[in-house]
Amino acid sequence: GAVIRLEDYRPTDYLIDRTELDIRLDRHATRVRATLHLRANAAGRPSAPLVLDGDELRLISLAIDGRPAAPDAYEASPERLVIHAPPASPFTLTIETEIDPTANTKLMGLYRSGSAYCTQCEAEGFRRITYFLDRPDVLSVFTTRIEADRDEAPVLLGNGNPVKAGDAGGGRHYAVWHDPFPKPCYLFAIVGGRLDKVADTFTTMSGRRVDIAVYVEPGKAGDAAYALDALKRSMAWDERVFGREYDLDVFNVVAVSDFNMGAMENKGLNIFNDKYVLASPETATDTDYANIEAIIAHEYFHNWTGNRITCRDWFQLCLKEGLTVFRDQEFSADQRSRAVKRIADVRVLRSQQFAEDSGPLAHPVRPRQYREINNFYTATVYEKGAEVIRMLRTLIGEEAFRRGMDLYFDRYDGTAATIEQFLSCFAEASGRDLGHFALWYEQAGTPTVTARGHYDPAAKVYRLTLTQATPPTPGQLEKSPQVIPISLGLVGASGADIPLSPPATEGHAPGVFVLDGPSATLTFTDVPEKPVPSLLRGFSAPVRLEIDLEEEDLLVLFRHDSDPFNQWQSAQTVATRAILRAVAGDKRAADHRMADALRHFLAMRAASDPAFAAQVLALPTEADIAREIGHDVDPDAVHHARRLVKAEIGAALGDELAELYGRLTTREPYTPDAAGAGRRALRNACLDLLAAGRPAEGEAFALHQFRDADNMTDRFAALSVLSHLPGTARETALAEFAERFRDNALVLDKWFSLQAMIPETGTLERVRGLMSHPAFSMGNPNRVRSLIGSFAMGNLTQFNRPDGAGYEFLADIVIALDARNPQVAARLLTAFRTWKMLEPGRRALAEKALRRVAETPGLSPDVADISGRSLS
Ligand code: BAL
Ligand code: ZN
Repeated sequence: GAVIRLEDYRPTDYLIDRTELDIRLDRHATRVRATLHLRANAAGRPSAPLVLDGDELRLISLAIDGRPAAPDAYEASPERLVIHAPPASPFTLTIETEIDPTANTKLMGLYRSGSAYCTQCEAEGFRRITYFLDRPDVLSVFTTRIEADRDEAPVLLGNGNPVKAGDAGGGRHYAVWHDPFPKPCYLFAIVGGRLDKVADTFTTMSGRRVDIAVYVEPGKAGDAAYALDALKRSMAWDERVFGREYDLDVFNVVAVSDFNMGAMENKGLNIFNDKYVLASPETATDTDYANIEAIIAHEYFHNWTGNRITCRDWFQLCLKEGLTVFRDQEFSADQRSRAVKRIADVRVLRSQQFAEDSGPLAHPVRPRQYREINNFYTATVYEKGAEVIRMLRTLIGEEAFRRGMDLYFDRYDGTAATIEQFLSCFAEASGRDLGHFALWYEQAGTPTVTARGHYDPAAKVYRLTLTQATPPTPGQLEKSPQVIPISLGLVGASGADIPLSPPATEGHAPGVFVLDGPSATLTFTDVPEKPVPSLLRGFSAPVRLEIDLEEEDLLVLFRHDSDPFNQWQSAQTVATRAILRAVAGDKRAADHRMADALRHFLAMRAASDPAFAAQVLALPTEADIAREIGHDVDPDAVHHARRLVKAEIGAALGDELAELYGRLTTREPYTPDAAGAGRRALRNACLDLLAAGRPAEGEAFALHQFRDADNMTDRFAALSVLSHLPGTARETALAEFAERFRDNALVLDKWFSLQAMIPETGTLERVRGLMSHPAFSMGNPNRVRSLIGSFAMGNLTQFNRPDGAGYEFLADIVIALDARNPQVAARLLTAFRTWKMLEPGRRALAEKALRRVAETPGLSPDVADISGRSLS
């Protein structure tokens, strides 16, 4: 594909005020009649030809202002419909196309999933349904008539409100939906099928009654109750926290089993990957419940941040995504533990976004160019995009932030906006110049902040020198200093915070200091003793922090820091250092001080804050350690080092872990609330560490828990522990699990994923074998991601086998899958995003596999783009 550049943006030549669709569903020959009410755009070029987008379309008929178009008036191809000289005044185009939903394996446009018809239009799927100006700044009012066989599709859903339904003769029926809010076509959706539902009502803050429902495959309605409850809580939260009220009479969520993304925010008709809807205690883990809650909220919140205000062009994707991720993170923080949510979010940020940002696929939060927009639904746009919003709030304060949001909603409602317009609202609300801050949207790469402290006991002055540097990224070799908010405290020997003088950078909240140049020295006066600095509290900026703290200082923070994020962080840093020592060959890397500190911590906090304690017990991942090393990484060395440290800690704390594990064992029935989830998380973290330190005991506990559990969280945690202990217990448990859940595809996904992540040389063969399992299918994205994705992204040693077989395997899969589903194939290929940090042998093998993909003839733009950029 050609390169699309931000600076080339220009308004469209035509607008489509209204769109009337008549869609007659058929498995192989769905007919779509679109009537577009067009007029020239005053901001566009006068008398320009009208060029509508298509993708694999077949034109049946075309009329202009109701009369059949003359053959020389237009030119139609599967990719384009050009009207050479459109009428000067407002006019209509009536376009009839025929599409085959069954043949649509890309899962973009209209396709079949299970027994239902559904759509996915973001980013550019609508052009696979009819010819259109398929770009986010063309906002149109849609009226959609859907017709189908009544038996095949008794349920017919569209955007907006239902206006009419009835019999269409010949065993067919129809429904008409009208969406009064102008929207870009990427938010269009329909669903038709035989579906069950759970329904309820929600009364908005102004007293309007909204019918809400979650639709699922027949027989699964019982598993949709949690999603419906999460939806109601999301609707109430957005009213309370952002003053945003829902605006239609109905809100529907539909779960389908074949879906490229997690979910989609179509106006009034969210379509979900069923993985993020269906849950029961027997089949879903606490993590699944938390994900469902977060994604239901995320898609609902898009109604304002994405739908009422959409994006001018796809470069502005973070305008809706970063902001909406921030909103869903805040929602989950309010529903659960704020500290634990922050830790979990930072774990994701580091593992996904930092990894992306340090390799060949690095790009700014707002990219300046793309070849394939589908490849920019990335951790950088989403997660770093959310961090930028969070920093904005930290910098201007909560009140100004809320005023800025209100202004944004007031001023840009009904428009397709830009990052500049968004930021202007916060500049106005806060009275600050955000010009320099805006660099966060433009500059790729993760800044490193280096901190050096010096205490002068005679003067009672503590000086903290902060410097920042960002490594070069593709296309951006020179970097400028960014505006970095650093929340900090100085911790005294007693563990209490020493009062800060000055309390903050002028004009900022207490404890917030802003580094906006290459370096700065903060001078604190009246510091009575040598403090331990606690920097980047709450992870106040998405940066890497380098600070020369001694182990003892880190343990002071671990014990006493008033900021729970930094308590957790200091424990992680101590563990990281231990693992790095082990990588360097130190046979007893985890010294006793670490075990003592953990023992003390568990005694103090396990009972009062189990969810937080579970986070503390979870060691940094192999990928975290690899990133820390940064170059010439040997994944086997990382794996063995981490295993050694984990075993040492598990052995040192064995008695405490076993005792705590027993104490947390309960016979109370499962409920998915945060308190119960926290206790289970800690109990399972204990089991995991115990099994590392005392494998025989751990295996016995795990096998018992596996068989005895009344819920998936505990059963799967036990299986996960067993999966790391080779032997018959593991294989027996895996077989029992597969038998028990043989009819549940989503649960078997967990089983695929777990086996794909076993860090043993036999795993590649196991994965190949599982591809022939009856429950596996290359046509279903969830299956592919569970088995192949987990192997490539979640198994550092086996994907990066020293013989290159992991790379060749992934290359084969990507090439084969590309013909069927380019989006999923391209996403799998991003497993190579960190190949350049490997040791030379693996690096050469990874490059060879990547080249083989890149040189394959007939690649999709999606895979061509990822392979090309990965090699650059
Ligand atoms: N807009 C694509 C799915 C999501 O981010 O909500
Ligand atoms: Zn989103």
